[in-house]
Amino acid sequence: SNYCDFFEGTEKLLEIWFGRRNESSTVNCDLRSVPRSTWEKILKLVKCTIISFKKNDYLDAYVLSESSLFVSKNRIILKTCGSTTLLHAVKPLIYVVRDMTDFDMVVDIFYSRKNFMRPELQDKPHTSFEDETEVLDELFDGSAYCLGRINRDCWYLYTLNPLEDFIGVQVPDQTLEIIMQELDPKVMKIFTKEVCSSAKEATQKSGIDKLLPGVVIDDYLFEPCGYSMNGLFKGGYYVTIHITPEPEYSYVSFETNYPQESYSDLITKLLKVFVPGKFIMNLFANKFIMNLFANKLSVTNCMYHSMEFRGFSRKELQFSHFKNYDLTYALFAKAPS
Ligand code: PUT
Repeated sequence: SNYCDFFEGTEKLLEIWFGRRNESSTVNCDLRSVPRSTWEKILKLVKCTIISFKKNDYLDAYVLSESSLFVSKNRIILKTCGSTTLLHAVKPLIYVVRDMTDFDMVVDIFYSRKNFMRPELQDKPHTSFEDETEVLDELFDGSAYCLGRINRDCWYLYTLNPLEDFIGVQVPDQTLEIIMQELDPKVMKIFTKEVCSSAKEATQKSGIDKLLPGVVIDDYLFEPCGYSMNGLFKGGYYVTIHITPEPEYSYVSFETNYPQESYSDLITKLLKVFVPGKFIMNLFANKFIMNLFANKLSVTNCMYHSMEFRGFSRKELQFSHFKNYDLTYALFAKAPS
């Protein structure tokens, strides 16, 4: 292969919601007032840089040299792959928010990732989830979970403990994440400079542009290969896709907070576009989501009825109930033909 030896596509993913104890004086409660130069300093600690930017009325979306950063009024999502050190940024980030805005509390936090392909190539504290947990425990009162099989495919999650005065996110919120591996090399070839000369060409050739209607796309095709995109919708919804196409360690992640009563059509489309050998799915949904849909069934409930995808067998299915969110975790692998 003429590709470099190894790249860890598996992202570390951090989502933090901020709030204010005393709602009466919300002078500056907007994370978007933090200047880009400050984000750049924080990202330096993570060992990545901003390579593209797009915004709408709800979201500032940055494409990074390693994945993405989304900043809304009261929520930050930072997703970084490779050997980045995302957790080095958490403490400075909290300080910056306290310093530059009038937010004075963390309302909820989620740190998650799939198991790394090559954990030994990570920098501390990312070499193990135990070490990552230790860093987070110094800052928060949280709980650490592992879903799936600890000796095979699994997915780690750290989230805030619901204390007595816990309020949590009070708006409808759901996040779907699909993490795909062992992808069809023919499809992966699209995300190389050999086949496509621009990100737009890769977006169209692959069918990514047809996955979700009405999305405004900021895409990037890396040299010699690799692809990232952020997509923005009206209403503060986003989608983000990151692709490591090398056949030896191919990895594609898809994440969106775009609300759907059932995600099965979207996941079926995704599987057609990327043709993975295996994938994990995690879906968070809070109770306010029900208000968006006529039949008042929770999104998680709907997933339960449609957890089958043609050509795949389900290896794992776990439901978790947290204080504010329901979580569905599942692992699928290509069924032998
Ligand atoms: N990645 C964590 C998502 C939590 C719900 N928005």
